[in-house]
Amino acid sequence: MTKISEDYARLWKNQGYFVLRSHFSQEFINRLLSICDKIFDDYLKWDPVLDEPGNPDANSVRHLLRPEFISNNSDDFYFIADILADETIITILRACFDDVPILRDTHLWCNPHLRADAGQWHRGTQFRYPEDDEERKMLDITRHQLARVHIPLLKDDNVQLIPASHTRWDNPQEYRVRKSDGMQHSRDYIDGAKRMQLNVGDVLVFDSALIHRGRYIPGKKRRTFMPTYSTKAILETYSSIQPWLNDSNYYEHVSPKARTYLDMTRKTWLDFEWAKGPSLFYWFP
Ligand SMILES: O=C(O)CCC(=O)C(=O)O
Repeated sequence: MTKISEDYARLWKNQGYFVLRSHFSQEFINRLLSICDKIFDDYLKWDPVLDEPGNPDANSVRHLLRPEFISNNSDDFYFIADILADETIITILRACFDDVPILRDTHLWCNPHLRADAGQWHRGTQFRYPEDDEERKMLDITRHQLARVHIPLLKDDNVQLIPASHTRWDNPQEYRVRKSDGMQHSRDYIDGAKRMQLNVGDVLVFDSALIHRGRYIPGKKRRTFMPTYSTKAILETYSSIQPWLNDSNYYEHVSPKARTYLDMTRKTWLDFEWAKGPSLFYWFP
């Protein structure tokens, strides 16, 4: 393990997040922005999951690489494939997980057109495991193994995190905000919250088990590309089905390096029988 990977892995274990500053060039991000703008416009015209026009107040679009959004035989697809297999990011994640990072899926975080939302504090675990006892148990099992990788395509200060909260259960204030009274306080203040200030080119990596939230401001353009990676051990417990990965040629034309990595993740995904079924949609991790 390189010294740099070791340093990031330490931050990951202790704080649950880190930022790679100026990792991508402005030119590179401009290209990703124009691809994601097009995907978002297409989504607004037609949401392939619900089979109706997209919701103008959506704050995210999931599975950007689905065939309805992008051809797997296009320069834009090859360009994104290289980002998903970015050597530095994958090497660091490997050190963080102490295991091979598997690409789970991709998201685009965006601004709603009209509906403002301060954002609900949550942990990734709470949607799948709503009962406290089970969530607590799963927090112990899954922490350190699921990374949200935020790549802002425009300056972004919408994410807030409670550093190190992945290492422990909630304190009374956090629990009140995150879960009590049917989550009616979930947009309240929490002590110690850190607002992430991200510039174009930066990459924020955080553990989905951290207490965190996003903020949604109508009319202020937001585009943040987010691949999610996890270990194989927890792949089955969270994700949605991606039937297009059944196509053994799905990554056929991407660069050889990206192909080796992405095809490995595709095959790992298909180790699970359920992954071959019809497409489902969960907005959550
Ligand atoms: O960036 C956001 O708006 C929300 C982020 C979030 O909840 C996540 O990445 O899990």
